[in-house]
Amino acid sequence: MTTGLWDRETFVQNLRTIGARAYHDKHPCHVAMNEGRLSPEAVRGWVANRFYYQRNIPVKDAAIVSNCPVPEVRRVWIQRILDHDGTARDEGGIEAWLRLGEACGLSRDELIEDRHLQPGVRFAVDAYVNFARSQPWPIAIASSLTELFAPDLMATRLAAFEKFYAWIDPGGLDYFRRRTTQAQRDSDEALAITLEYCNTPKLQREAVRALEFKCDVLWSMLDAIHHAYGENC
Ligand code: AHQ
Repeated sequence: MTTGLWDRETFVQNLRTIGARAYHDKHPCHVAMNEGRLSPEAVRGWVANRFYYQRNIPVKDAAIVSNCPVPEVRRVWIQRILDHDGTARDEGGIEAWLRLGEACGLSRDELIEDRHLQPGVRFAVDAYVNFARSQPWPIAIASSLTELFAPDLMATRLAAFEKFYAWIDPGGLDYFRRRTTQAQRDSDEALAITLEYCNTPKLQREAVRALEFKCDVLWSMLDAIHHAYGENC
C-alpha cells in the first residue's frame, strides 16, 4: 500500500479488498451451510456458538460509546445497543437469536448458559470485545466494517435456510430477515464515521488492520465450530 493519506476512493477500496480476501462468507462452514450440507447437529452447534457472539455485540458497542467523546457519533452508535437488547424484555436481536435456537430445537437455557460454547469461539469473541475496549474508538468502529459484506451473506443464508433447512420453524429466521437491512444501515454509518475520523495515514492503515483482525475473529469462530461439529461445517 502507498504511503501518505489515501483519498476516499482508495481508502474504501483498501477496506473492500480485505473483505474480498478474508470475509467469512468464504469459510467452508458457510459454504456448506449455504449449499444445504449442514446436519441438524451442526446447525444447532453453529446457532448455539454464534449466540455468544450476538450477546457480546452490545457489550462491544457500549465499550465504543463509552470511549467516544463525540455526541454525534454516540447518538448513531447507541442505536446498535438497542438493536440487540431491544427496549423491552421480549425484543431485540438477542431475543430473536434465542427464538432461532428454539426453532432449531435448542432450549433458551442451553444458549443462555453457554452449554455448547467452544473454547475457540469464546476466545475469538472475547478478543473482539477487548479490542473494542482498548483500541481508539475510530479503530474499534472500523473493525465493524465486516458488515460491508454482510447484507449479501445474510440474503444468501436466508434463502438457503428456507430451501434446505425446512425442519427449522421459519419464524425462527426473523433475525436474518432484519439483519439484511440493519447490516446495510450499520455499514453505511460505520463507513462514513471511519472515513471522517480515520483522517491520518496512520489511522487509515490502523483501520485496515482492524478490519483484517475482525475478519480473523469471524473466521476463527467458524474454525472452532468446524472442529467441534465435523466435516460438514
Ligand atoms: O448479526 C451480526 C451482527 O449483529 C453484527 C454486528 C457487527 C459488528 O458490530 O461487528 N457485525 C455483525 C455481524 C453479524 N452477523 C454475522 C453473520 O455472518 O451472521 C456477520 C457479522 C459481521 O459481518 O461483522
